[in-house]
Amino acid sequence: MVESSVIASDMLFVRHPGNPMLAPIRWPYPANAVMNAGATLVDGQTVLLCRVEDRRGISHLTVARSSDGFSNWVVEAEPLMCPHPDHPEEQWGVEDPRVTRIDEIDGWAITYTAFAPGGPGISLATTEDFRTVRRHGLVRVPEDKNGVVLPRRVDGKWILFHRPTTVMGARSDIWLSRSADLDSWSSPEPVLATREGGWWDSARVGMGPPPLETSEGWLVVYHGVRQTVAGALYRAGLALLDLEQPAHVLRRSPEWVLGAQMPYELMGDVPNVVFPCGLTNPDGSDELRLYYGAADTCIGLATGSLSTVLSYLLSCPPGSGG
Ligand code: BMA
Repeated sequence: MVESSVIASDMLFVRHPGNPMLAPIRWPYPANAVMNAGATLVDGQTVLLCRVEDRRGISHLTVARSSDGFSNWVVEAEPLMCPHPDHPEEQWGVEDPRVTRIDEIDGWAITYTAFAPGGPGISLATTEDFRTVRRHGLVRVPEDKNGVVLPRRVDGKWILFHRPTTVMGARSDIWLSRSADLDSWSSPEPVLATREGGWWDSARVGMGPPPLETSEGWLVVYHGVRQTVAGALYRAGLALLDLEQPAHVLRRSPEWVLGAQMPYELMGDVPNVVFPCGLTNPDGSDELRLYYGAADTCIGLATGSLSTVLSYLLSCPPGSGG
């Protein structure tokens, strides 16, 4: 029982009745899994950049579009990004994209995990139309994951959140790096750490979708992992970061807000996984649409109210709490 929260954390996001939104069985070409999708709005349409794992185990990224964000998905017949022969860091696949709309470049940044024998690192690409991409290459060397860029500069610099595996693999926390040009990045600063012991986010944490700018701060959805004898449990929690000092955590939800419950989240290639990578907030609306990978097999949608989520976070204890 968490006394400080006036709003129940498990009521903030409601699963769409049409879930799973996208699944390998409805894919236009053979796929083992469709999961962990970045999301954005393009001229009112929802664009998901989906991680598709083929039947070798190698992932690529494919675009799916929908006018209302939950039905009549049209999936491109060809991937947008496959592992590229000129990029050996992508040899074993491109995974877990996050998509950030950046008005300053009149386009989008795509950050993704580039997986190769050297381990997983973070690569960045940009696009103006989701039909062609320009690769900027590796921006954080292995072992690093869960890269995501803020939609605007802070204090003249771009901000990349990421999750390096540090201190001989002992810690997996969220850090940030800064850049003047999206290509060269400063050394990392700590942002949000795992909580110890029995906490739901004690083993690893990683940034989910691009944080959303709100009047109260950057709204963060992150994933937290707890290790159990039966395997890892991946769930989603919330935080608020200071708008001008994004390494400063203003609030953090003690409880997770979305965890595996439904059959498509409990069963699949990796059971008990909810892994959000996409968040949209249609212009002028209070609606949050959270797209998440379920059990490393399909994609789910959960919706919430921005004002309620912010009220909930403001009722959480200040700081990055444990
Ligand atoms: C993480 C990433 C995700 C995956 C999750 C659960 O480390 O590899 O792609 O969804 O594990 O298996």
